[in-house]
Amino acid sequence: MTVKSLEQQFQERIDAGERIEAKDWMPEKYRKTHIRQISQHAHSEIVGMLPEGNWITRAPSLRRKVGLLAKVQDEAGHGLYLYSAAETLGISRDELFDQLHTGKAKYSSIFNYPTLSWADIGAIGWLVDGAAIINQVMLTRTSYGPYARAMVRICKEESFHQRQGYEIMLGLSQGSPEQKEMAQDALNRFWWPSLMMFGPRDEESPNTEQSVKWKIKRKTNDELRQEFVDITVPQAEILGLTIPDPDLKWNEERGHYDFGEIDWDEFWQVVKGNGPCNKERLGARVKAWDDGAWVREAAIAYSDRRSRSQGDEASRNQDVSAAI
Ligand code: FAQ
Repeated sequence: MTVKSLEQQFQERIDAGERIEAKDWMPEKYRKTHIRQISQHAHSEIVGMLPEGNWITRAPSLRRKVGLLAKVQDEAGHGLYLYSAAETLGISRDELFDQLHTGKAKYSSIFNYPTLSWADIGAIGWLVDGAAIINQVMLTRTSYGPYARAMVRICKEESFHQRQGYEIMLGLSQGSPEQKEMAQDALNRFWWPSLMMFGPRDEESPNTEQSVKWKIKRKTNDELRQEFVDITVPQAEILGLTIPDPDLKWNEERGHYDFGEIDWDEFWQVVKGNGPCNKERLGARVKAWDDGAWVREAAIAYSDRRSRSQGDEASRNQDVSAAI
């Protein structure tokens, strides 16, 4: 069968809504696009632990500390499911980490902003997890089976994360004037970077057209961004907080909120490594990798010893059966 007819059959399977599994034939570009997207997603979960980890020791109560600890651990779990999903496409975990540590692989721009106050933990849960859910609910129906299945559990956990963040914001916005101001300040700083999480505008997005065709993406960056704005504005109203966008306005005709222009120059600067915390974030991941070298070496030495002693036992058993 020619590659062309294989590609045609593949597209027919996608169009019919079939899931693609790891051992199925797939175009090389489909495989590469998935490795890129799944691994960037995994890196985002792992790097995303850092801004929140910054507040674990300073959470204002035991209840808040327990909630935050559980959330950060969940993000580590999400990273691991996603690395495993990427590995089904024939790339090793070591290669994936190497791409992150050498700056070849991207991760979400949002995690390159600092967490300056406790309210930022509320804003991250509310806005960042809120944005992540909108994108990821779509991904539970993505065409690649291992990715879609990983997203189901991730979405359930992200939904808890979003609620714990919103509850922090609710507490602060109903608290003292200083607490409300802290919540407003966090919203001011995290609003625009949260909108940037959805990626460039559709006309500037080189990957969207093909990804929609292959049902990797079922909605475009702009469609998801609009969904996020429409869901989040009423939530800000309940909090009594003001979204920092003078152009934000309900558009009766469209049935959606209109909103102002994103600073795309800032977005690309952050994506290219020049955001406020890019160097610190990557530095922390590289240090964690280097500091963990002895654990990996010990695990490999243990596994070698175990397989050697199992080998010895197997040959002893062979000798015994030969003797019988
Ligand atoms: N940051 O053509 P497109 C979370 C890159 S998880 C950095 O539109 P695509 C959980 C893009 O990679 C958050 N780079 O690309 C959590 C591409 O570069 P490349 C992560 C970005 O793939 C919460 C180029 O720009 N979620 O938050 C960004 O079709 C709290 C052109 O863009 C996912 O990764 C960006 N924001 O659409 C954890 C979801 N946007 O590779 C801890 C899965 C775009 O061609 C605490 N990913 N770029 O050189 C996706 O859905 C897609 O990959 C998009 C981008 C929508 C992110």
